[in-house]
Amino acid sequence: MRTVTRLAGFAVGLAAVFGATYGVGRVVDRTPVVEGRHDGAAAHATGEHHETAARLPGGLLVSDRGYTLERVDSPADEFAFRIAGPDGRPVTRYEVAHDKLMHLIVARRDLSGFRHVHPELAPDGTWRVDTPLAGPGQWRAFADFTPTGGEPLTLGVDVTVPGELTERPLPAPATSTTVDDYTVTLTGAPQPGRTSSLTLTVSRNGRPVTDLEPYLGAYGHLVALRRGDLAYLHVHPDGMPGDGRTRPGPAVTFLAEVPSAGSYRLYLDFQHGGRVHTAEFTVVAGAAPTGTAPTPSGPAPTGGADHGTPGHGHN
Ligand SMILES: [Cu+2]
Repeated sequence: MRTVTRLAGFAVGLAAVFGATYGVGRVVDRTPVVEGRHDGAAAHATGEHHETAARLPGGLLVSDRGYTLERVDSPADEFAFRIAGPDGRPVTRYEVAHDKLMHLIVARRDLSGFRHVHPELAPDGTWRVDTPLAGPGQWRAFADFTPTGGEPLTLGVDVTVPGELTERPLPAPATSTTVDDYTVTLTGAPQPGRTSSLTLTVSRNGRPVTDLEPYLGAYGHLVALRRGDLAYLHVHPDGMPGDGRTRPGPAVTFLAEVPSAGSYRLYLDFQHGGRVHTAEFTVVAGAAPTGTAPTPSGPAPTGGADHGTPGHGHN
């Protein structure tokens, strides 16, 4: 019994070690002793270290679970890359997620210059798009995709665009911003380690927008990046067009999970009048509620109600 457990642990350890290069799935295929033993066994075998790795936010790794983001040489006005699979060959089959096979997000390391684009897949597995890198700087490019037969992944790679660099300070936290003719307000604040509801409300020339158009399968698409390392966070819309309860504005609600206290930049893509607009916000997770945020659905938080959270978030 004990031997079996130890063997299983050893095999899982090997799988973890080789996973980055060859893909966990492949290694597990070759070692039937761990077949059917999943993350529970892995967590036991390798303890906290493994668990931490398993919970790593997206976008921090260029290679994960056997898949590697590789840039492909391209003209200056184009951005090209491919995803190498567990067998080392370019992946050519993907699943649709949020209406697309591939989402490419880019932002400078100072969190300026965000763009979200959808490259075209060539038969050889190369993805190409008109370059979204708007000017010089240290950029991070995120490929957000689901390979057929695999799990959803976000891989990230650094890209330098030469030229004169001017680092832009992160804009101060705010609950309202403007983009094009639109004003977008934010209600709710992310809290580390739990799912928080964030509601973005769109108005135009002072009037609530009630005819938002579906974009990527929802009435908005929200990306959150952590200041300091550009961890890419998963944010899910709360409700989809056509589900009988989700209205096309003015409010769009998301469920966000942030892994730590600190500053994050939120980027909301929404479509109206046939165009996609991106509203940006700086938020601080783990900060006490300021009381300045509008709280239409309930009374303002009484002082100290959430007071314990910032203390815990001191990391
Ligand atoms: Cu996309």
